[in-house]
Amino acid sequence: SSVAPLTLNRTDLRGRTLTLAELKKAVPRTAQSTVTTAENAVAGIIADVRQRGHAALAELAQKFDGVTQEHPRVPAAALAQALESLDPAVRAALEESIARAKAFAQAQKPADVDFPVANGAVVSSHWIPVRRVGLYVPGGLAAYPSSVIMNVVPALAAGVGSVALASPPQKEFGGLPDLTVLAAAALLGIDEVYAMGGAQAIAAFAYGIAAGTTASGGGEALEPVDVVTGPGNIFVATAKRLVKGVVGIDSEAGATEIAVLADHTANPVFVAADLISQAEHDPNAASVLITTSTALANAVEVELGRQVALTAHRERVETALAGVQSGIVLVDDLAQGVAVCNAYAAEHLEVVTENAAAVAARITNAGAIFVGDYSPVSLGDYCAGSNHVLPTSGTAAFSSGLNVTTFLRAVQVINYNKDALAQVAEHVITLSKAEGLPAHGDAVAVRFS
Ligand code: HSO
Ligand code: ZN
Repeated sequence: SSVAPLTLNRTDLRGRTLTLAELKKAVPRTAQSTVTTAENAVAGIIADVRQRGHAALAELAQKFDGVTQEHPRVPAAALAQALESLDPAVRAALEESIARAKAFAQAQKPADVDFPVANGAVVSSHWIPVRRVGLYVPGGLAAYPSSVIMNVVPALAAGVGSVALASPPQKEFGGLPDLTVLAAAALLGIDEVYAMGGAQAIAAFAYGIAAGTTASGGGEALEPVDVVTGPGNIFVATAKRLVKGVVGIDSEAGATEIAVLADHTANPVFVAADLISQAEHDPNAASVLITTSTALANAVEVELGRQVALTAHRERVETALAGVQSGIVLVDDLAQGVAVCNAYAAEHLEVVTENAAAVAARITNAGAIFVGDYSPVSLGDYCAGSNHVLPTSGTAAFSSGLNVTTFLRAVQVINYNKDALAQVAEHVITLSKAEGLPAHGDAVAVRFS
């Protein structure tokens, strides 16, 4: 009880009217230069993997992961063994998570549209899954079997037929990825798993690996994929940016962020626990409280002091909370609070205010919105049915979290009969002349001459 409050950086916006641009500058956030720093190193890794295939992967696994491997494919027996050895309670939890994610992803699948624009004129949009995907599951400071679920479930729900998964090799598991990651893959019926991490994994997915490229001239081929998804560190994020265009990618999912929009009705014990929960991921994680109540801000700082002293990853959490990316923003009212949240575009936003659902409905920019006292971010991380691979660092302003449509394309199908074409023929001809492209019009006219 004698623990000192843990005070955060405070930004006081009360009594100030700020433009969107000013608000964006006012919210706590890290400078965004890290990706460009990694770009040269990552481009070199990608080129090396493209040129030398398995031999390059083996060298990079030695260099970055400290493991010796001929080729990265995880044997079927290792997957089966991991599932067999899985703690039954963890298995039950993963199964519940899978069931909820599956049910939601299934419900989320967009419907095909077949629309009669005019008589005899049908325009359709048909959702078609991509053929093959490469899913990345990070290693690092924690093990992420939950991220296996978040990647795999929407891909399967979309109808993707060929799914490959990569996760960094771990020294302590003899060069295999984390065993709970393997178990989660096995639980989902994924049998193509690779012990590959970092930029090299993304390169291998994007460009494929030719057979016979190990140092001894062996190794199976890894077929290139159409879409690469999943969270990762700065090297993974940079690699995804660099291969974008060769393959599709999901949104940027970097260091985790939680913003909490709270008024005087919020429970400081819950708010502090949630801020700590995401700070636990990474010393670069961001925890931001946006509040109308100084009393709540003070109470949360008291709670942070008490709870951080007891938390397992205290040092990491303290570093994250003390960083420039974390802090408390004081606002006049919820209208200003909503404006701050929209300018910040958090990966995760909790709304804990009076009429939380109505306030949440005014949020336009966030990766995911958690409404009320009983929808904490950690529920969404594991078992809500929603996805935890979400846009970070403000990219929620223009992109979505991982979902079924990440693995689908809306292909338009145009089917007019002769009468229907005749009805608009003159308009096509007129527009083609107006654009100086008369052959376009001729292609229609020729059908009626
Ligand atoms: N909060 C992380 C996801 C995660 N949390 C996985 C625990 N395990 C990024 O949304
Ligand atoms: Zn988390």
